[in-house]
Amino acid sequence: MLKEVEQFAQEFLEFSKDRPIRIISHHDTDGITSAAILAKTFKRLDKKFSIRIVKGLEEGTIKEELKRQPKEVILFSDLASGSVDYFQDLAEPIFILDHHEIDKSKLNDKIKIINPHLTDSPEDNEATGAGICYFFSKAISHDNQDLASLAIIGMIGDRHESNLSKVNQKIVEDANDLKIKKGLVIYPATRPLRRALEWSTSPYIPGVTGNGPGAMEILRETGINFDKSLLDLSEEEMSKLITAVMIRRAQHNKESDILGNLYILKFFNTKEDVREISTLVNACSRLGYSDIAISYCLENEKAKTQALDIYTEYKQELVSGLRVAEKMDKIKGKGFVILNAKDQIKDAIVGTICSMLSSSPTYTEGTILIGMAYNEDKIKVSARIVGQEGRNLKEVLEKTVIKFKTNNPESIAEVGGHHFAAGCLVEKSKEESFIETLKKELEIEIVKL
Ligand SMILES: [Mn+2]
Repeated sequence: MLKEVEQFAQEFLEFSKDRPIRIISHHDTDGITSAAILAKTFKRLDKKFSIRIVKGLEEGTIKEELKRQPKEVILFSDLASGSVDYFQDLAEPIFILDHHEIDKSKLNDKIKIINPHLTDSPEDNEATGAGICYFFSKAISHDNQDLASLAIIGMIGDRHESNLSKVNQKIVEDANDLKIKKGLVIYPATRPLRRALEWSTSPYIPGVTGNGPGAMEILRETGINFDKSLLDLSEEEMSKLITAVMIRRAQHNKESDILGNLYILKFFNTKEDVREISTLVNACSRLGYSDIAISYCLENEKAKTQALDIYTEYKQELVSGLRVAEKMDKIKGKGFVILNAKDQIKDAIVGTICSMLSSSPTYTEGTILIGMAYNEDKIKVSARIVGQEGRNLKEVLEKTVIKFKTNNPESIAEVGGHHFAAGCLVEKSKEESFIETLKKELEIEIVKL
C-alpha cells in the first residue's frame, strides 16, 4: 500500500499546485485526527486549505462540495468509500484516503483513492483513516514523522490496537514518544487509581464504577497506594489489582475484556493515556465542537482549556444519561431491550450510553441493546451487543430497514456500522411503525438461533 500512497501523494501535489484544498472528514476521533494530520501537513507546505467535518456523507453534502470544483481540490479522509455511487459523472478528479468498505466495481479513473481493501493484502494493510493520512503525510516529507502520534490516537479511537496489522505496527514504531505497557485497560492510566477506578465505565466494575468508597476499598484490599496510577504499578501490584477486578466481574470472567495494552503518549508535554485523549476528542466533536477538537489535536493551548471544559460537561451528560436510561420504561423481549429515550437523552451520546450499559452486568451476554433518541425531525437508532458474541447488528438493522421501507417507501432510512455496533437514522413521524418492524425483526432472529 505504501508504494500506492507515494504515487497518490505525487499526483495530489501535482494536481493541487495552484489550488486551495478542501478537506472533508468524519466526526469521530479517527476522522478528526485524520483532518489534523492533513492540516499540519499542508500548513508545513504553506498551502491554502479549509476543513469540513461531517457526521456522514449525504448526497446533498456531496453535491454542495463538488460545486467548489474546479477552484478547489477535494480530499476526503476517513469517509467516502461508501459514497462512490455519487462519483459516477465527475468532471474533475477527487481524492480519497479511507478505510471503509468499498464496492470496487463502481470505481473510475476520476476517483483517486487509497483504501486497504483495494490492495493485494488487505489484512497486512489494515489501517485507520488517520493511519492512511499519516502515510500520505510521510510520503510528502519524512519530517512529518512526528504526526505518527496523531495516527496512534486515531488507531485507539477506531479500536485497532488489540491486533496490530503490519502497517499499524509501522506507525507504532514511528511514534517516538509512545510507551506501551501491558495491564488493566482502565483509563486514564496516568491519573490516581481511586479516580480512574471510580470513573471506569468500560470495563464496568460492579461495586466500583461510580462508587467512590468502593474504589477505595478495592485499593485497600490489594494494598495499593490510593494515589498511584496504573502506570506506577509494579508487576505484582498490577496482577493483584487484576485479580480483584476479576473477582468483582465474576459473571463476566473473560480476561480479554479487561486486559490489554495501555498506550501512553507525550501530549502537550505531559504523559497522557491515549484512550483518554481519544475519548476527549470524540466528545468535543460529537457535541458539535469539531474545530476545538482539531485544534486540541494540534496542541493549541487555548483549545486545550476549552476541550477540557467540554469533556467535563460530556462526562456529566453521560452520567445523567445513564441514570435516565436505567430508570426509563423499556421495551423488553427475548434477547433484546429497546430504550426509546425520545428527547430525554441527546442523540450524540445515545450510542455511548448503550455501549456503557452493554458492559454493565445488568444484561446477559448476547443481549441486543437498541437506543433511540430524537435528532430534530429524525430519530437516531444505535444498536450494541452485550459481550463479544451474538448476531450481526448491521444485518439486523439492514433487514429491519428493508422491511420498514416496503411499508414506508418514501423513507430515507439508512444503516451504517458493523457487526458489534450499528446505527441508523429514521423519520420521527414513523416512530411507531419503525419500532414495530424492529421488534418483529429481533423476534425472528431469536427463532433462527
Ligand atoms: Mn475510521
